[in-house]
Amino acid sequence: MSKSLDTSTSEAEQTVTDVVDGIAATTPDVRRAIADHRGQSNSVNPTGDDQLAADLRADELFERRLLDIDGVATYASEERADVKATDGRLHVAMDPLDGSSNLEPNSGMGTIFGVYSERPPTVGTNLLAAGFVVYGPITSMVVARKGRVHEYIVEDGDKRVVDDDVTVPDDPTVFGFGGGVDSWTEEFESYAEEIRHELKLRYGGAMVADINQVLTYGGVFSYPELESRPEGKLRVQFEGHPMAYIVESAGGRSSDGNRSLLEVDPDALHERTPLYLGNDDLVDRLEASID
Ligand code: AHM
Ligand code: MG
Repeated sequence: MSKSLDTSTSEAEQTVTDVVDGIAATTPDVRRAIADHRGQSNSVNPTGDDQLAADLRADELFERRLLDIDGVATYASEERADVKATDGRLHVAMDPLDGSSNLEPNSGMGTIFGVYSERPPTVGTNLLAAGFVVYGPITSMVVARKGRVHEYIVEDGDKRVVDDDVTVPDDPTVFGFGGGVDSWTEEFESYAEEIRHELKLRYGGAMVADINQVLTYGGVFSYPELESRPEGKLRVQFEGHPMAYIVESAGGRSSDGNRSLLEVDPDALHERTPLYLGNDDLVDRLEASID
């Protein structure tokens, strides 16, 4: 059962460290799952996306590894309807295999995670740490914790620091917007038209890789509200909050169109949100254009 928690305790800090290390340690198995579980699973996740066998395998691998950690009380993921609970104090929410539709063309994919002080569904300000893994030509990991962002290379499940202070570059160069021009609102379309003349398009179909480009080159990533789907596509708890925590910790901004994504307090575990992340002036301009 969940006990009351002083999240500043060294016990909580140790649990966050164990979660980050546990995720790094699981990445070789996830890479194998990407290679060996390429087919459909004939099931859909709670938000209605088709699940690949690799989505289910990655979910199972992380659930097993993370619930084994003493301080982890619950595991929630984009691929399962309910929160899985055990004894502990902190709560992990994940997108085990983000961008899995990139599996067929062998393009980038990743893992997104957040460590919360309260059981999901919960507000993003309850995050204690967040991060993502990119399964690209190499496996890399970005972790935000205590207002600082580190980037690691992960080899054989062990991580080594390559940047101990990741910050969104001041002079942005890239943008990536999901959803397709015909489904955007008029307001977003005019913002996108301006941005298109200022920055270079980099949209890969996996948020992890696209956000990593924003962290590397500066810019803006969005999966906006759509005419037919005002709530957008991506999920608050598993994708929006963790990415917002990372980008804000790196000196950028996040928004759902009106406020920081970290202030979004979902009523339901699998709630979706429009999202806008990147250099602060680009996100400020976006908010002004769609207001
Ligand atoms: P997933 O978690 O089921 O893989 O879906 C999330 C992905 C994001 O990584 C990406 O930004 C978006 O869906 C791409 O959607 P689209 O294929 O509509 O461009
Ligand atoms: Mg995803």
